[in-house]
Amino acid sequence: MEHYQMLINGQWREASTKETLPVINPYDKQQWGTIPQASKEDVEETIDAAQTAFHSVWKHTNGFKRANCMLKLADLIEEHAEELAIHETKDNGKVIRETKKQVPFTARALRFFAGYADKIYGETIPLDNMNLFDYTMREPVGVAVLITAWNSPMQLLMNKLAPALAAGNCVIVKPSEHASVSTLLFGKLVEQAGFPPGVINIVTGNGKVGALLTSSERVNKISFTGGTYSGRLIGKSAADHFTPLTLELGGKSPNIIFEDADLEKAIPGAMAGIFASTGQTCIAGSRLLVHESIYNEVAEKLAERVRKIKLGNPMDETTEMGPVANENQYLSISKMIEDVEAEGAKVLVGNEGDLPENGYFIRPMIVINVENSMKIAQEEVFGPVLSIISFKDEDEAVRIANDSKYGLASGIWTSDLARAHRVAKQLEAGTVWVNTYRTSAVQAPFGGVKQSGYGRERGFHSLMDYTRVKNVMIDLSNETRDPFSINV
Ligand code: TXE
Repeated sequence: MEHYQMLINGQWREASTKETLPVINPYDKQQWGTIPQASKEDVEETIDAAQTAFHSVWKHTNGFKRANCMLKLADLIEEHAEELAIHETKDNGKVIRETKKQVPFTARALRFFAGYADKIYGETIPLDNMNLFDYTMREPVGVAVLITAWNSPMQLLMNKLAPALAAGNCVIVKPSEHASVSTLLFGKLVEQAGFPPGVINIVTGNGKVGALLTSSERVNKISFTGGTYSGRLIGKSAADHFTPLTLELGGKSPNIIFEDADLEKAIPGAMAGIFASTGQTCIAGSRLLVHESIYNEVAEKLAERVRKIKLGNPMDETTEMGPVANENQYLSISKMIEDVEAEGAKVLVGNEGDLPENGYFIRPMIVINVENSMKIAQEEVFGPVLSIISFKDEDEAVRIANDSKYGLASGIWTSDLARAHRVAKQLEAGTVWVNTYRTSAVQAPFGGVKQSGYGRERGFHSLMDYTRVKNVMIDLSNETRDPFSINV
């Protein structure tokens, strides 16, 4: 049994109440560790520490020095990548062939944003009145609370942490109670990278800990990745103090295959969209929209490949799909698919075949004859369940794609360049992939519209979300002004 502690003000600590939560491997359902369940006092103390570190040290640390700490941290992540990946897989069941790639990718994000740390500056702005000199400054917001989900803990963390640090903020990280271990191990590297105490803090525990953090008046920015339900609660509590918020929530993303698509590429693309990571990704291309002329062909080709998916131990490099991440996930997905045929859809693959014995395994499922109005096409399953919907023409494809309360990602498969641009322009989504899907880049902004959230992660845009603009206006003249009239 391994016990982990929290990082508060540079010190490794138990919860003040000594309360803990279990760490469970979803592959064998065995508990292998514990993490602290932070108390209200712990949360308050962490906010104190982060505020003090910000005002006494970090806001006086220049961008070059901040970048050096970030670069050192990136080196350390690469040195410890295997250990981090193994622990993440043991914690959330994500296949090792993915965690081993995701962890080094977080080092890339740190390096990308470290490059910005000493290049954040304002503008001088020419005004109508040429006796006025006007300029802006971009300042850090202060203390940012970064709340992450369990599906990709290290990657979700770095989407937030790297721009927050580069912009000069102190942070309080709250990983999901279902997968905190890789984040806590990462905390050990923070110390070695030379960050002053209190600049990066990690508190663990359930949603109550998250709620204490997000309702605090002394928090200056919140960035949250998780479910739409929790996102809505956070939005409401942030509104009490007008705390700026970035929300990266769920999705029901359309992946559209036109009749002129290269199916050699589109079939693996559709697979990656929904079966990678056991379907537990916010960007899952869970609605596959297929032109009616190739509907049966696409469904059959997908079915053939899906029947061969290798389910098993996520620690085995050859495994393609591991278990879902925890018991809640298992129960919620199972409930969503139990009456999947009730509205007239048909399960093409997913009801037969053996499953590995112990873990939280769900069979990959393809559902055909789906109408977009059906529950299975409207609600996020967050599991390996693909709904295939038929369309007649481009207009109908766009209409169906946009007929969703979500708007996170989308995909277009076509060999017609004009159509690709035309459809990309019309899709209501934060990301449009063309002839690819689930492809990541630290430079490209990522985020949602509608109930998928707001604000952007990655890229220059996310850096801006961790700064605020101050305008400074100076009167260069010797004139006195009329106090009872507007001065322009
Ligand atoms: O997420 P939660 P859960 C979706 C997916 C999944 C569902 C529930 O559909 O089935 O959400 O998953 C913290 N104030 N996504 O319950 O509750 C919590 O402790 C502040 C999509 O695991 O949203 C954790 O750290 N914080 C998603 C984090 O929020 C609160 C990835 C996420 O937990 C809080 C995961 C509160 N009131 C699930 N309540 C994606 N966008 O990729 C909880 N938390």
